[in-house]
Amino acid sequence: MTRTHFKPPELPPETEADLKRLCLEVRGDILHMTALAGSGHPGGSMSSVEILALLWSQASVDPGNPCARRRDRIVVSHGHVSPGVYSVLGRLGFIHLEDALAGFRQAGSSFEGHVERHIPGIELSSGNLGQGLSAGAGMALADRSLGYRNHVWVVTGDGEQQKGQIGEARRFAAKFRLSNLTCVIDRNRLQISGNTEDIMPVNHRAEFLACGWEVVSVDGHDLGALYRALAPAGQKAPRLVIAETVMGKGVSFMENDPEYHGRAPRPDELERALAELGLENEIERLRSRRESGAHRPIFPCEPSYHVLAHRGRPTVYPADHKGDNRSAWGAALLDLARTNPDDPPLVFDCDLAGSVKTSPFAREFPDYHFQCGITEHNTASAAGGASLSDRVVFWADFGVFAADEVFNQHRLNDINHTNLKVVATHCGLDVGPDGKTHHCMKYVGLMRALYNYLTVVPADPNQTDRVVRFAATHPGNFFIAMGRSAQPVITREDGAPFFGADYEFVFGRPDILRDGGDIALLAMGAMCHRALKVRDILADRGISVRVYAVSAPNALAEPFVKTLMPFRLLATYEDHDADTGMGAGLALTLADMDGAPRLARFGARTYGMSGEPDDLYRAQGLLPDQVAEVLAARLG
Ligand SMILES: Cc1ncc(C[n+]2csc(CCOP(=O)(O)OP(=O)(O)O)c2C)c(N)n1
Repeated sequence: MTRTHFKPPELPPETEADLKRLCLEVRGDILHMTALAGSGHPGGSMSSVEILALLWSQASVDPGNPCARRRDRIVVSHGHVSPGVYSVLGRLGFIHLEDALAGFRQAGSSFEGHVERHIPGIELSSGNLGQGLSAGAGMALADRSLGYRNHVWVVTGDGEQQKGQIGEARRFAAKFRLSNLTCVIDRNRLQISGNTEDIMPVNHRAEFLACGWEVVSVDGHDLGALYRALAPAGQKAPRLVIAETVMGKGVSFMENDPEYHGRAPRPDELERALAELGLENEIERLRSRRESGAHRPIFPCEPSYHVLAHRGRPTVYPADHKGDNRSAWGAALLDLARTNPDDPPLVFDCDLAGSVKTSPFAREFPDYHFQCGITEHNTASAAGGASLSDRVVFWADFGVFAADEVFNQHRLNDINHTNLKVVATHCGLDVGPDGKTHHCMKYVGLMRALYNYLTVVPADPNQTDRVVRFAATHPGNFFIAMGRSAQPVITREDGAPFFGADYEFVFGRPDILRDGGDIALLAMGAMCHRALKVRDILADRGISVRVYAVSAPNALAEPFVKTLMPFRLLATYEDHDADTGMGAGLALTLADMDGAPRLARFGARTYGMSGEPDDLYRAQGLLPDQVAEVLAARLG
């Protein structure tokens, strides 16, 4: 089929004829796929067919090179229309159609129930409704910052538009004038429980117009009209295309019946439906292929995982420096941008730039700092989407908003293997007087619950500086956590900065701050310098303590933990919830080991309150003298 790249103002007649045939075949595939799997979402898949077929056949995406830089991007946010997506991709040569038809929703196959990014042509794994527009907007922003002249289309369901995050994404796209972005609503007026207007009415046109979007309504099954609406020519702002469609389109008894939103046709229904479409029933052939269990591997594009080329010259804060880790992060960020002037990072902020210390960067690199307002859900997804382009992306926010508030957005980023660097300031009781709503104390556990986020908690400004440079020059998602208050520079016994000019940050390697033989005390973040005090107190009692600074609390690997076996007592010390933090993680590892020493876990046992950090620590038994007392007693 001719690929127009949406250049001619009208869909050429011969392409339209080809597309009509394609759409018919795709409807047949949707029926086969769902009937064979015995589950899936045929209704929305069939209403979205013309949208999907036009986009993947006419946009600038090459089935032979689906990850080409500067390609157009097609994001399907209502990921349950996977049968329609797989069929279109199969029939256009991105994937082997038969593999999708036979393997849909089968264990071991790549063709999951919701679209997956590892499949060529698919930009985003989705299924959690409401996140795709944010991710697509982030991609559009990052691509534009690189000077790419591509376009991003995000297809959503109309029920999906009820999600609040879409309102955030709408404002974000309008504020940043993303004229390279189009959102398409498959307006079939039905969702699981019935009519969208009965369930939760949304005035799509008015809401998008009010934010400053261009809005076009079109018959979503009229290929020519849809083509004109989707073509980006002349677009001055982000555009909404409301595609009026019919759920189950093409099969009389499925049309406008919400039951088929998420129910596969039974064998007799399949037979009738295919007869109506004039297509052959191939289910038996496909069934024997499915039963053979043969799955051809998919070769996904390697994610680009952009990193900065230069990490700059590390800053060494002297022993008498009194500063917070936040400021060290902000200074490192600025230095990284200056050191990589042709490739500055993109930095996202949610109305806290002054507190999270990105203001100096914002002043010097205003085009790369994105003030998103109080829209954390959108920001987590948009920054994640942006990180899939060829940019290094930081998002700095208070811990509670960067972790607890948006866990599911991180989870979808995790599934998508994004490349996002989250800097979470204001973590722990260390935040003090703002009180319990602002004490972020669960982040280690939340990040441990994900598979592809690297959690790092630096001990002092020097280590913070190295960690930030490390994250900018290494691929993957990072969650870098720090408190609010000034931290003394950690020093060696000779008084020089411990994380000095010769220090190299190695992810997952705990640093021995002081040696000792009775107790191994593993401290994290703001507790590192307090752990040194614990050691001094116990030394006066004749108890010798080795103090570790653990910068990667979720990466206490077994080989390291084995080195702790000779100690009489192990202890963890963290400004974090004791049952979900570093100590809890270590306990899990120890549970698998024979003859492990006992473990004392020092961390918060309940919410904090307003007050100075040391008063809050005292209330939870976390001051050095309290910790030392318990340790001495436990040692016996
Ligand atoms: C955040 C979220 N909540 C709930 C669901 C469960 N769910 C899957 S599809 C769906 C209805 C979607 O309706 P619509 O967007 O109109 O899609 P269509 O019915 O047209 O396929 C719901 C509630 C989900 N996937 N994600």
